[in-house]
Amino acid sequence: MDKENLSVTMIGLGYIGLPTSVLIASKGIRVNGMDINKEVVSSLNHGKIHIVEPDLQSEFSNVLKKDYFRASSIVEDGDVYLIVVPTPFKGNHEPDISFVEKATNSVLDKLKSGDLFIIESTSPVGTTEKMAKFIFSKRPDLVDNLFIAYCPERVLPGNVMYELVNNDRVIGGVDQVSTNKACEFYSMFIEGELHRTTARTAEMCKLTENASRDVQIAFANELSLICDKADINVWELIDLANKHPRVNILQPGAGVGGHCIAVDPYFIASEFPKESQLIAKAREINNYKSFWVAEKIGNEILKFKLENGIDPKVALMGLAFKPNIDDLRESPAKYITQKVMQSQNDIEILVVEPNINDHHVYKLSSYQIAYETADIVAFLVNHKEFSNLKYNPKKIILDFCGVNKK
Ligand code: SAJ
Repeated sequence: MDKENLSVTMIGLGYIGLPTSVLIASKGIRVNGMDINKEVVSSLNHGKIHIVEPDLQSEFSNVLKKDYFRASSIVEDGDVYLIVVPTPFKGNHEPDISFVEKATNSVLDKLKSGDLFIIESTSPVGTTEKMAKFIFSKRPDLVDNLFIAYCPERVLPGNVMYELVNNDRVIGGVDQVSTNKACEFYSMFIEGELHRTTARTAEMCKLTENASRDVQIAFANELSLICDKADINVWELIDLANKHPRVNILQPGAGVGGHCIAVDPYFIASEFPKESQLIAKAREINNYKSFWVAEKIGNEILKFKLENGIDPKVALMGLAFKPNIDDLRESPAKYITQKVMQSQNDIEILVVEPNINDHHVYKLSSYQIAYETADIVAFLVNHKEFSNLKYNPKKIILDFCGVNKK
């Protein structure tokens, strides 16, 4: 593959598609980014990114200036087509691959002999083979002339620009030549190791990584429920248990959120319901933890009312799905806030999220004012700002995420 003459068509310019486009373009490869959201396209072509991610804006400005990237709401010609669109789940927790199907359909007429078609979107096992079948049924002229592969991303929001380059990647083609061709492409901009496998294994590998983390967090969350009953500080317990050379327990929290770990395990469980007992149970435990937190806050409010004869002021600290980001997707803290507000509509509740300025539903308070004003303070997300707050013994502190752990 020759960088100078290569052009990449990126379908989807979201949290992964945009940074990946920027990385590829920064190596001097022309990228045509396509997104169905016209506002995103316009904002990007005017030089402004639409997501919060350290270092992305500056790198984006560089590639735009050098004319290596352009956004469009139509699919442009390319030699490599990358599908980086969402795969949410439906009401019954079954994966919804309709975005991948639509994206594949949208490039169908553009594909030519020798092109490389890659899916990066998290997908249920068999999706890449299914798309290959679909493409070849509509374009029989491409049989044996199109390379098709699956290569999942593994980056952590907040550290995307580093991890995108340095993480190892798993690359699985529908056949050996496709795997090799895709590896050749990724080696142009990835410094981590490239591991070759089949498309099915690569799909399962992505789901396995996130399901594994979900199960581990469920263990920590289950411990937090046990410790609450046993009157043991769970943070101290985990810290001590982790002194064992072969124990490495994760941290409990208000539940598991985001668009990956709270979603991907369902892709395994819905397809293999009999076999995925532990994976399904972990999802249940992590969802239950958020429900439990909301109940716990409700009970504390009731207790305060009974003991003091007045309504407490309550601060709910954090809305994001994890610390130090502005992303509220599938956020346990947002779910808990909603639940507490619904059941306590007669008392003053101060909602805090230091990483965003405005929210369309909640009036946001500054974290310092909320902390000072409230009788009950519930920490839902361990944002770095909260560690600056001075301990006040007069307040009832409900720490669900380890802000005050030693
Ligand atoms: N969480 C805990 N306790 C912990 C760690 C996390 O409760 O000890 C919670 C977080 O607060 C959050 C949720 O889990 O609500 C998920 O956060 P995360 O930081 O574990 O992961 P994500 O969703 O930001 O990113 C994950 C990563 N996957 C793994 O670590 C296996 C990332 O590498 C993937 O690229 C990403 O999913 C994805 O796109 O799939």
